[in-house]
Amino acid sequence: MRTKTAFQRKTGIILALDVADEDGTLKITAETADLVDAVKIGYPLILGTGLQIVSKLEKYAPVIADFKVADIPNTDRLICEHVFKAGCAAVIVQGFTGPDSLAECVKTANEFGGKVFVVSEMSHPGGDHFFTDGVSKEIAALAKKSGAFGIVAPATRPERVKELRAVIGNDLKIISPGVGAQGGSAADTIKAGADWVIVGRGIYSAENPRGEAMKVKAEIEELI
Ligand code: NUP
Repeated sequence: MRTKTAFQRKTGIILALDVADEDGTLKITAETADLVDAVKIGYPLILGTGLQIVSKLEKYAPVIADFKVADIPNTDRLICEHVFKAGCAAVIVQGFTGPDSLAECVKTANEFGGKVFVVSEMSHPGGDHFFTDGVSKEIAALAKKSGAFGIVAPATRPERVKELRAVIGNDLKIISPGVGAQGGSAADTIKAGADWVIVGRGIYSAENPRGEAMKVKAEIEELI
């Protein structure tokens, strides 16, 4: 069994598990676990199955809780405590809530030996409407100052991944959603400076999830 905090880049793939049923989720995870470095869970899965699924998933891979935590510091702390007590290795939080909220998330994560990723810019077409150039960069800089482990940057805009990498330097990790179903390319995203690509539907909705995961892995390997 991997340890909760073992974030090691082997394949460069994080599998997003937005599958609403437990059996389907565990089946896809078991089929692809050796091809992914972590799995990411969010509201669709947790509202559908409950947080206890984390204890089953963490046997396969470190679990990232994509709850995009965005509240006052006290509520952030309460949410993050649930996340880490359940066995998650990391939590995704929003950065627009400001330095005190972010600091509380990082402090809580540190107490559990967990990690925080901060959303700097979202990947969907409307994602740069409010996350404009200056705002994204400010959030990335704040993530670094707050001691976060990494940021979330859009695979749909690799040029933004590159710019945000320039802001944070090499101290922080970048995880990038938007590969596959949203149109982003794994190779372009890694070339732009991401450490991991996040792939959901491109793998879990495929007829052959393992085959798709192997294709993404090979695409990334070709760059090395
Ligand atoms: O900016 C973001 N874009 C994004 O797609 C931030 C995210 N956390 N995500 C999540 O990544 C999204 O909620 C989903 O879980 C995953 C991408 O899934 P897919 O588009 O590959 O199916």
